[in-house]
Amino acid sequence: MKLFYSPNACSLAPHIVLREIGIPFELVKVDLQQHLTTSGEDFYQLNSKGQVPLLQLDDGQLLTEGAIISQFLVDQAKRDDLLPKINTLPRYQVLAWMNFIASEIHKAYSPFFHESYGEQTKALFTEILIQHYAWIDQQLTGQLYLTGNDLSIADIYLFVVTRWAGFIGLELTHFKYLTSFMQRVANRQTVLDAIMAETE
Ligand SMILES: N[C@@H](CCC(=O)N[C@@H](CS)C(=O)NCC(=O)O)C(=O)O
Repeated sequence: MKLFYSPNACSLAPHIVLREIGIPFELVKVDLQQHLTTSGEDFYQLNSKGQVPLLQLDDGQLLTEGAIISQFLVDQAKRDDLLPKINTLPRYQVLAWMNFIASEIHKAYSPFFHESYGEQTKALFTEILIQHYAWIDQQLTGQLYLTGNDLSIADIYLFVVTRWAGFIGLELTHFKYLTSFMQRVANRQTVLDAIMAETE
């Protein structure tokens, strides 16, 4: 199995999931400016969306969309601690978080990573992110993770996108439950290993 990634991008989420489930995988770095892999392959030939993450199975089949790749991986590994079993409400509660993070948080960071967006747009999305994080902070009150006291793939995804706050100078430390959550996830060995592997 190969995971196409770019350092510190959203591909870090399925990368951490791969380490959590402990199956063998290969990392392939993609230069997102040039859309080339480290071996010089045109990344658009593999994923016409030009985006990481991309998962390539050993038989060559491809899967895109980070939130779905993470679901696929934990289902394959039968890790219902990270995503509860089908037809149980807790599964869909984790998936509701995945959808919220993908649609409301992940893409709200886009203006900060593309030069074409002006300062007014960035200010608007700063407000939007702060409002969402205030709500998330409330949801985390009295529990370790988003859906209770057990880690799920939604926690990993939230951790990865919220790390970007540090890259864009978005101050979140006054959200104390969110801050403890970030520290808790950051301290996991799988997370430390994944971040280290992406900086090599
Ligand atoms: N909907 C996709 C979005 C993936 C995405 O935004 N990837 C970014 C990095 S975080 C990327 O590859 N950007 C480069 C590009 O769009 O050319 C997903 O959730 O997997």
